Amino acid sequence: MTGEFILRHFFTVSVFICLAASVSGQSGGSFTISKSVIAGGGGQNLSGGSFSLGGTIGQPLTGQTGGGGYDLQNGFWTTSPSAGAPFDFDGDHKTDISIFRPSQGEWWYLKSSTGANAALQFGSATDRLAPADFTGDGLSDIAFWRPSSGFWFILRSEDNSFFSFPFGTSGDIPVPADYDGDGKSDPAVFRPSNSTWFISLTSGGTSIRQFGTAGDVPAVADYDGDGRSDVAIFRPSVGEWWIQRSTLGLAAFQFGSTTDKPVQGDYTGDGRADAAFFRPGTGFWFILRSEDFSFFSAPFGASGDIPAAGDYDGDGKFDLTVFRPAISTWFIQGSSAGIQIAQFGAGGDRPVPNAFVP
Ligand SMILES: [Ca+2]
Ligand SMILES: [Ca+2]
Ligand SMILES: [Ca+2]
Ligand SMILES: [Ca+2]
Repeated sequence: MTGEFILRHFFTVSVFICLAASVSGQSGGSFTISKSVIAGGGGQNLSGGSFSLGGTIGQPLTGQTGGGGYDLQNGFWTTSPSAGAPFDFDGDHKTDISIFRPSQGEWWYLKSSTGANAALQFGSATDRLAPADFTGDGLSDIAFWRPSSGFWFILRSEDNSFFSFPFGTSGDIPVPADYDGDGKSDPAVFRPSNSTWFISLTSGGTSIRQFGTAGDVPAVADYDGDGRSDVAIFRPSVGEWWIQRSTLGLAAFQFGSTTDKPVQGDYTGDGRADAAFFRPGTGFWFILRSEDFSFFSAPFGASGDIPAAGDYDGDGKFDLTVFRPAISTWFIQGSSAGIQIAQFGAGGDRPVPNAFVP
């Protein structure tokens, strides 16, 4: 009886490993994968008809699960199958409209799942916003970095308790992201004075590396789609991007000019971040497609608007978004949901999704 079970178990594992070794995707009609081990993550696609995954173990993977109806049961993944949306405080995979009010040290956000408001006090006017999912539960944690002391303050999304620790020093720029691909954002700072990155890896250890030159600004994202955020800079003086891709290696190119604001993100939905910038003087967006390095541009916003890109409609593609301070209004061009206009905030507020735009 036990032998029969083991044999069947072994058989399904063998079948899947064969598939994994020979193809990079699963497609077609209905199929089921059970009791499997999925190895060699990165860029697999599961698509086609309805399918289900049961009892699986996955290695770091940012492939997409798409196609028809599907079901993942009892899965264990070291990173989420989809990268998720940034600035998602209620965990529904949609970026939330959110502001920081420096005068009071208050965070206000609109839960995209219910439309309800949430507000809390955490930080003060001189702190730097550093929200990210440090705890790895899929929800962004409200967090800030205090320049005067180099301390991080992170409010756990699980229970609203906070923890604090020193990492960095005055003059640094907080650049938290998941550099090691374990599903938890790593506290990190970029030190402009010597262009050095200090990354406190949640998987253990500290990574210190020099990347960039004087005047560069950080432009972190996962450009090669391997589930690990990549150290990257935008060089305003010449409009250059330098990206140390964690799997694909160094990339450098010219895209933009001195006064442009880098707003990198996955606008095309292929799982890889696109270099992108917002031109404040004209309200134009320019996106360099990761697929083929062609670019497109679109007007969305006006002079004086603050770019606040994210995935507000949760379709896996960044949405062009601006916050207009004069009227505290959000303009979102949802890649699936269409245009949304919402008043949220008050004079002096800063849109949270602008936190890492220099
Ligand atoms: Ca949300
Ligand atoms: Ca991490
Ligand atoms: Ca990467
Ligand atoms: Ca979207």
